[in-house]
Amino acid sequence: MRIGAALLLAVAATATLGAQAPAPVRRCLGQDAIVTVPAGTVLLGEDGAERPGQAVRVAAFRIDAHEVTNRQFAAFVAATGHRTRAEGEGASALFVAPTEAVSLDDASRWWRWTKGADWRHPMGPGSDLTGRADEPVVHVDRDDAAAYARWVGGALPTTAQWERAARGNQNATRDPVEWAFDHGKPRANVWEGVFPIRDTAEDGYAGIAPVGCFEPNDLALYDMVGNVWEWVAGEGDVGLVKGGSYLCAMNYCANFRPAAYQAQEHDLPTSHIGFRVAYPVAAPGASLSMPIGRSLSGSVTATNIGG
Ligand SMILES: [Ca+2]
Repeated sequence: MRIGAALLLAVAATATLGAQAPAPVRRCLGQDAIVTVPAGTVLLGEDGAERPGQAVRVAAFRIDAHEVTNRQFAAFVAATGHRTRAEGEGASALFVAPTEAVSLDDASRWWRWTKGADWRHPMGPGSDLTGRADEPVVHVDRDDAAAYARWVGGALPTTAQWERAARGNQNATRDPVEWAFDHGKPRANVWEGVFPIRDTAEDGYAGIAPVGCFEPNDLALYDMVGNVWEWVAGEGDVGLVKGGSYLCAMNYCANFRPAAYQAQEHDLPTSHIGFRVAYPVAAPGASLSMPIGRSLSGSVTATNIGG
C-alpha cells in the first residue's frame, strides 16, 4: 500500500466530516507498560515454509507494550512544544474509502492529501481526539516518532528488535495468515471484507482500535500485528514500517505478520502509521522508574489531552 510520491501532488481534499456527537472514551488497557524482551534468537524474515528466515541473535532490550497513544503523545507535545511535520505543512495523508469499486493498482483512489489532517485531527478537519485518548497516535512521520522516543529515553526499534518483539517466542515456521487469524477468527485489528470498499469489522473495529484490545503475544506485547503500521529506526529518505494496519485485508496488503514491511517516505505522515519505543535494558542497580513523560496513571480522559 505504498503511497507514491505523486500523492504529494494530489489535489488537496477536505474531508466532509460534519459535527460529531461526543464519542465515549474507549479503553482496553488500564495502564501503560514497558516490557523487557530477553536476549534471544529471532528468525528474521521468516514468512512461511517458502521463506525460513535467518536466525539472528538479538540482545535484551525493553519495548513499549503497546503503540504510543494520543494521550502519551499529547504529554510529549505539552512538555516540549513539538510541532509535527503534518502540522507544519498543514496537511497529511488520510484514508478515505471510495464509494465504488476501484483498481487496487492506484492507491491515490483511497489516499487523500488532506488539509487539516494531523495527529489532533486524525480523521481530518472536523475530527478531534474526543474518545481517542487511548488510540495510537497517527499522522506522525519518522522524525516526529524519533523525537518522542528520545524524550522518553528510548529510540525507535531496529527491524531486528521489532521482529524479535513481534514474534515473541515463536521460533518455528508459521503460516503467515495465522499471525492475524486463528482458524479464520481475527486476532488482530485488520480489515475484513473487500478492501477498500467495505470493512465488515468482524474483529470489532472498523478503523483504528484503542491499544491493547486484542490478545497480547507471549511477551505480553499488544498489537504488534495490525492496528497501525509502526515506524522502525532508519536513516535516509526511505523509511520502513512494520506490522500492517487496520487497512490490511486478505485481498490487499495482507502484511499483518512480523516479516512483512513496507517502504515509506520518512517524511510522509498518514492516518495508518504510528510507532512504539524501544529502550536499553536497565543497568544493574539502576532505578526502575518510568522515563520522564510516561505515566502509569489510568485516569487521564479525553478532556485533558488537548486539541
Ligand atoms: Ca478491523
